[in-house]
Amino acid sequence: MRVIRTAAAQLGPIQKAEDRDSVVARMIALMDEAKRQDADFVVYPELALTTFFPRWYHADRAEADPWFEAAMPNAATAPLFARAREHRMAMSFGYAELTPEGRHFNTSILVDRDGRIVGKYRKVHLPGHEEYDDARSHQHLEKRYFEPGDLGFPVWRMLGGILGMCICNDRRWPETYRVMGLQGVEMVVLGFNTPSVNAQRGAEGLGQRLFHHRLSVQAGAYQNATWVVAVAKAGDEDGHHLTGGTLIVDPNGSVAAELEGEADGVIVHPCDLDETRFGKETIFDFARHRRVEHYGRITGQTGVVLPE
Ligand code: CDV
Repeated sequence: MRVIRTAAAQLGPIQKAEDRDSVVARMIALMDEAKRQDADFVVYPELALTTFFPRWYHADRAEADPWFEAAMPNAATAPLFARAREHRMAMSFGYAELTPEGRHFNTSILVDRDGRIVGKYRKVHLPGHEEYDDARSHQHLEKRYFEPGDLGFPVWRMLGGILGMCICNDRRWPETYRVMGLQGVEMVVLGFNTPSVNAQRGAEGLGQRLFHHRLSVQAGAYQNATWVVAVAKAGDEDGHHLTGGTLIVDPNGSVAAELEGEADGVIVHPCDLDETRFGKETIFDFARHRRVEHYGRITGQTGVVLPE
């Protein structure tokens, strides 16, 4: 058995006015609870340090820069790193990254039990739009504030296993999991901020949103024989509601643990990485069963090409 006691640490809403020190204090409280439950690894949401700011339009993009982190760790997150070292707790969380060259990414990191950043991922599949769109019930301006990630979907050896990351909308894309599956991934961790209503289809509300969330994560886990840990920022942020649905899915595609509600909270599950073996060695033994000669369109074209 190769067990990682994994904590999915959901954050309830973060209002626009809440500062990073307050959010980091909430994250530390969740980490302490994870430690009480004997966790080795704690996973937090996408853009964990602030409200989901891409819902707010700034005509001048630079006005959004205060939502970004120019260094990691930094003064605000130093106490989180310190507590993680104290607990010997590995962690992953998302934040808005501003690089020294002035580039903007929606980023998540993997931090080992010594508090060292060992992995960085930058969100590849950015949803939403670039310009203000008054046809939508709310704005989702990730394409305005972030560049698409430039690091691909790497995996890292950590905690005795092979771990990878993706972020929110990435979880809906089979390519995300498969690229990591082809590197033997045993656990994918991700955070999300999913509005409870589709901005372009008001009838698509909470129930449908949670259905699509679970469907995507469970399929990705099963089809690549990997654990998936998906962690929400949930609840009502300044009148904008985000779904919950924090869960841990096993390599068979079944939900192993799920958090109720939309407040700050933790679920801990003993994820045995050896449970990935059966799927990887049988029905999803890629070396034996994949037929790459038929997959050219996956990387050769982006949009749909209709038949004559
Ligand atoms: N933060 C996100 O990536 N949210 C998207 C919404 C816009 C659909 C998601 O996939 O949940």
